[in-house]
Amino acid sequence: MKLYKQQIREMIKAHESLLTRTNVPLEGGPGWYRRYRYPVLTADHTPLYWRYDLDEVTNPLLMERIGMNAAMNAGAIKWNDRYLLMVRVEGADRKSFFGIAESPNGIDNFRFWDYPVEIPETDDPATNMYDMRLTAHEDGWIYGIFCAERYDETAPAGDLSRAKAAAGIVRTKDLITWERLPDLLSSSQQRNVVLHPEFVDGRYALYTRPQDGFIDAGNGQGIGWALIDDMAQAVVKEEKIVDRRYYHTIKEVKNGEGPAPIKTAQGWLHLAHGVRSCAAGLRYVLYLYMTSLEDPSRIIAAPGGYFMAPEGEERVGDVSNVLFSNGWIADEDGTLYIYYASSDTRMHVATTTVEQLVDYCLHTPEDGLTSGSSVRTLKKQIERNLEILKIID
Ligand code: M1P
Repeated sequence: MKLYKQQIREMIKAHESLLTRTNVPLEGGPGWYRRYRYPVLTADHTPLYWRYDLDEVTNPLLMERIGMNAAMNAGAIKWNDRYLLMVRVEGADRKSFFGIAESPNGIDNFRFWDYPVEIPETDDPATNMYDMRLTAHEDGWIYGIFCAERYDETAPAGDLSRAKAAAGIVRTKDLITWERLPDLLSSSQQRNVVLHPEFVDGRYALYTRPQDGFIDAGNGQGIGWALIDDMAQAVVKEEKIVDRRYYHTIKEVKNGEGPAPIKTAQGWLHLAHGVRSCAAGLRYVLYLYMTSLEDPSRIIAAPGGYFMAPEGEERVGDVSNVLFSNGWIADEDGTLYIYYASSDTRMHVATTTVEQLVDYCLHTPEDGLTSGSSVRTLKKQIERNLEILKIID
């Protein structure tokens, strides 16, 4: 027993050193954000008491009993001065669930709360739940909208992989007790649904992502927008496209809203993911855009290309070549913490400021959609710069 206890103490010590490791900002990059050396959360950050049976009688070999596979795609919110992530934890059994992890500074020392979040079920329990976006709405509730995935009963016999995606909805006032509302009713499948933080013409507003199939957007033309009368009976009656997909761009195959947009003096600032296809499979990158304060469904800035793409170890994981973000936190001083997952495996942070991102959005050239246009845009910048460099010389 003494040896067993000692083994546990050593495991705790090693785990603590992982949890309390100081994160280090990395030099370099395009100046739009700062990456950090270490992921903020991995499967190894989940508590030992989630994974191990710590009883010598029932687990004499002190092996993991419940394996954790990934910590990814986290929603985010500042709460009681702490940085909270609503993490998609994926078990070794492939089921995702939500765990809240909090940090005092937003860049390291993230620690999971003791218990995972218990999401109340509807009459039709989801097989899998993931990718929650948190929105502190002006109605006083904090809403969480997530993907509720179920088997598609219309699949041909023997096809056990055909699923359907719907938007599950919960709300809370304390992040502890969650009220489940009916899933969003929509004529198409929906994933990456996000609640806008303010009423629009007295109604709730959702960013949607209509899709024909579970994976394929099909005729779903991009990030959509729907006004909703009642979140307790949310129905998409009319849907228009806010941010369209285009051929030969970073969002050719699919795109999806990231976290709820941030209000700035110049407009609503949005973070989204874009997906393109290549010989190596799908490539997911992050991009930004802005919409009007008067009409949050009208784009006012659409910087071309990606804002962040997978780099280094971010490229590799369960689903390689993926960056995905559904959480960011803007501090009152304008510092912005972007929480992003790499390759469906681990969570990272990048820091920047709202001012930098607005500047990025308003001054990065749009995608001209052809190589010729890209060259013309580049040429203009070169010409201007060569004149400036003459003066500097
Ligand atoms: O595997 C990459 C991502 O694929 C899906 O995103 P989307 O619906 O935009 O293609 C989601 O399953 C997401 O969780 C995952 O990270």
